Amino acid sequence: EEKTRCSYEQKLKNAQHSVSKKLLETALAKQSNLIASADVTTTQELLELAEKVGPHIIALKTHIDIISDFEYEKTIVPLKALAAKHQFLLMEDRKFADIGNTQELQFTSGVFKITDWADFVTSQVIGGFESLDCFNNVGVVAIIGMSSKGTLTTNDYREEALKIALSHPNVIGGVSQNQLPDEILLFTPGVNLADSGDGKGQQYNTPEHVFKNLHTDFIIVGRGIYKAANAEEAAITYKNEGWKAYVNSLEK
Ligand code: 5IU
Repeated sequence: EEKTRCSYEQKLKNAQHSVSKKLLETALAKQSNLIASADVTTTQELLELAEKVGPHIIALKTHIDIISDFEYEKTIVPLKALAAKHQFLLMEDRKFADIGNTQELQFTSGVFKITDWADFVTSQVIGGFESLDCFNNVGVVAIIGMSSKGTLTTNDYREEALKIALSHPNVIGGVSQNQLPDEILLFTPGVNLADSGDGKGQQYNTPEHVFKNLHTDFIIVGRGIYKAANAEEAAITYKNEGWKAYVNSLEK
């Protein structure tokens, strides 16, 4: 017999990390499990997207290094204001993948100063347990498995990556296309209602599929939202589809 998934309320009760708590509280308050991926390349597009989709999402995922005209004052200060206004968290998808000392420098220095504004970051765990120690003021989402065709995140890799993720106190969740244990939050990208791929290796599933089969906690949607003719309407659609799929996945 199939076990029902763990609810957000149950996960909140067991949450150890302040960022896990904040994410789950926001999800319950907004009735949303949607993270919008802002893969846009100018400050104006980033801020416009954040303003439009902000009320409907629990977090905005950034790739801050693709913003051509990045300036801390011009880009981050207003982005933080929008996050406060619309009550969403900032997830920098930096996918750190080096030794601890280098990751610490990439996290705290350079022009982006991620440590000053991100609520949580993504990181590979390929550098081993101690490579994650530097992220002790934010939450870490560990990359366990990738959505792209031919990824090297095999069963064995994912099993080892998960051991690090489950044992490190900075880790709040994992990115994966497979179910993860209840102790950790599952973030699933590669979600699109219209397409099955992008011709560049990306593979898509529907919200229904990932909640039902993977017991995903949060869906990450990029082009399905920011490429839509009306990004706000698309965000509302993914929010509603995601929430409906979550509620359905609670039933046996
Ligand atoms: N992303 C993936 N798959 C992964 C990981 C990250 O798609 O396995 I790890 C990122 C890449 C992009 C977003 O920023 O999630 C998905 O965007 P689209 O919905 O536009 O494909």
